Amino acid sequence: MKVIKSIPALKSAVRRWKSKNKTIGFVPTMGYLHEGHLSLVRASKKKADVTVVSIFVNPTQFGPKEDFKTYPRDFERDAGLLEKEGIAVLFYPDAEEMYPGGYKTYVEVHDLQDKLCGRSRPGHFRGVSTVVLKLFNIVRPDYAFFGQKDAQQAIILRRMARDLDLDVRVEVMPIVREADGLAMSSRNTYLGPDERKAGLSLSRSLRQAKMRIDAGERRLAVILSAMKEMIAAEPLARIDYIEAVDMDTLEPVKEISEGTLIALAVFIGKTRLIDNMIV
Ligand code: PAJ
Repeated sequence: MKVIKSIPALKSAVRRWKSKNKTIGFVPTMGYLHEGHLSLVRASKKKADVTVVSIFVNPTQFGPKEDFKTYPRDFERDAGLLEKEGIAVLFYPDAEEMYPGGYKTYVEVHDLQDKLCGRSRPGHFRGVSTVVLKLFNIVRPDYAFFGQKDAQQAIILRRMARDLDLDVRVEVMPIVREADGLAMSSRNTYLGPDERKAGLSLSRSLRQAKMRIDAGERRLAVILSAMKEMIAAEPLARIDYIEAVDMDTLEPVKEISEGTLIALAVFIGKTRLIDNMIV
């Protein structure tokens, strides 16, 4: 595995692969890797001839009061994990490489970026879309792999790829969970033992919703209020949102049906956790 930090060096590796007609799979990450990230790496290795993983804690997707500075980082450990997966290249640029002085250009996916997580994280998806488009232009992947864990992010990036005629197939892979149901996230390391337990209420509420829906319940109010009740019972939890929306438009639905996305964000202490399921 080669670690490349410069954009021109990565572009020339890409040119070499393209000249040999190799297909490129790409997994963008912010590091502090877990099995969720590695599931994307494995999916890419299955599908493409060469796989590029990027690790870049992208400053433009963090709000001024968010955790950019404290976001967990451990490059040596991450590099070791990726080495074992047998990927071709790890792209590890610094902020100056990605946003040199005078940087002025941003990508916005209107409407979709303002819903769900966009309401409490203004500017977040503008930063995500911008960095991912830049990374796509550098890596020029045939396939790019994202997790369903960040459902809104995947929907926005798929829209961006369509709207801007990008030659990349956006693949979305299932949520990887801890044995007790908690969706894996680099931010789970912020949780103390009591918070970790309270964090289980997200996946528990989704499981309960699924049971009700499987039993034939379609009334939105019944499903969502049961979820809210379950989470509100945790003293450490504060609900940011729980919503049932259309998978393509992210507009709220009136009734649950196949393809409805039920998504939630909950503060556990200072840590904001998200989870979701597609009915
Ligand atoms: P990061 O949070 O590091 O996640 C990188 C990728 O891993 C994303 O596609 C995310 O959805 C996926 N992922 C995270 N946890 C997962 C889980 N439990 N199961 C399955 N997939 C999971 O998302 C980002 O970084 C950034 O916004 C990025 C796209 C890299 C742009 O900066």
